Amino acid sequence: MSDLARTRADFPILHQQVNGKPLVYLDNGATSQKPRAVIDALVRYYERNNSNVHRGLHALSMRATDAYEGARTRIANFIHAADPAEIIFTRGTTESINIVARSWAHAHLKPGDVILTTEMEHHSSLVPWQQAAKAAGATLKYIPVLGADAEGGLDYAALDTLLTPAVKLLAFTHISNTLGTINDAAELCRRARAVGAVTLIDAAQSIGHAPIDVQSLGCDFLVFSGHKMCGPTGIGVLYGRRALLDKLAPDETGGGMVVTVTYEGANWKPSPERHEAGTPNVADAIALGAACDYIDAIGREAIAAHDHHLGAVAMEQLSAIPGIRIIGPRLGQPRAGLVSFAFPDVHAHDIVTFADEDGLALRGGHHCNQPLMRKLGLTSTTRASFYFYNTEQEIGVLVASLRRIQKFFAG
Ligand code: C6P
Repeated sequence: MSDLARTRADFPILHQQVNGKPLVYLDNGATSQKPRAVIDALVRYYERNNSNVHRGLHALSMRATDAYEGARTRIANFIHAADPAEIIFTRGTTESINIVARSWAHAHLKPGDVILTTEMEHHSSLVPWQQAAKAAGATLKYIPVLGADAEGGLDYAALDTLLTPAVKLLAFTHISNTLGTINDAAELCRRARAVGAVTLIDAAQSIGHAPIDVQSLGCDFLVFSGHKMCGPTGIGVLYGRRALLDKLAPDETGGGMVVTVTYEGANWKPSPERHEAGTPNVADAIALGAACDYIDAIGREAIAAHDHHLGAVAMEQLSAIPGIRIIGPRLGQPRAGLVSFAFPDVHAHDIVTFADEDGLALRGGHHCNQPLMRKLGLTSTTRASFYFYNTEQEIGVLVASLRRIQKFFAG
């Protein structure tokens, strides 16, 4: 058995037929599949250790607390955070961004301040900043996405005029879920720091696809979802520098995060408890720790190389289909393992529905990037997004399916 076949054998879901054809799962940008090790971690927790954490003195509660805090340490290590207290468990990227947009922005923004983001943000990293800017009387500005030859790259030259001392926060996606652009996160953080701005990286599409080191990136906040890195849904992370998190007002209040409560008021524990009111998502946090182990056993450098290789093969083969428009960076430019494309006469929803007949799982639509789509003169694209368990053979299935669909619609 090849290494890839062995890896695929770890994913029970991949071994099934859809519409009478072998499943070809190319919707990893939306969510990744789960290896047996992660599923087992969930089952083991519920069968042997299930209990509430931080509250009980009995054996099960202590075991559950150790496993939950162990997962926090594992995740801190996964992104090279200096301290496990810098890891706040949330429901996912969206909730993590909303916490910063409400708590941090509320405390730090005033009229005339600027939040800077990019034109390629997912709605989850766009709408919360619109709301925060409105609430504070601040302005939201965008780093443009380049068109023409450099399609899909950020206009770094525009930073010279955009990054002024009025910018209090620079929030940007590490990898665009629609274009596949890989942004130079370390450079963006460095430039922001030079004007005293706080930085937030949306790592939803990069976590589990490449090594992430928050200290060398030099970011203040970094957010991600567990479900895109082989972990369960309903669990994600807000990483923040300890000095920021310990001062940040809690977004939610309740049990577990308080030191003293009287009828008149309460005061808060330091991070992480301060930001985790109520019973946390213990099982999914533990399984996310198992996902870190699984991914690191494969190796994130190897995963990135495999993703990029499949992305390049797909770009090359899809480019040969007449009439196709592929958006995002050209072949040879920094590009993640995903390809978004459009045909002039076939709607993306039709492509996804027809491709499903061939066992393919693709995503079609605006990918929560409506303003970017409008800028590109599109309403939707079809997206194939790869992960370490995908094969070149599966790209062959995609290309054959697209040719069949094109022929059908050509009449
Ligand atoms: N993108 C996609 O198919 P949540 O839903 O909270 O786990 O992640 C939101 C999110 C934030 N930022 C980026 C860059 C993302 O790609 C996503 C999720 C999925 O592209 C679902 S829309």
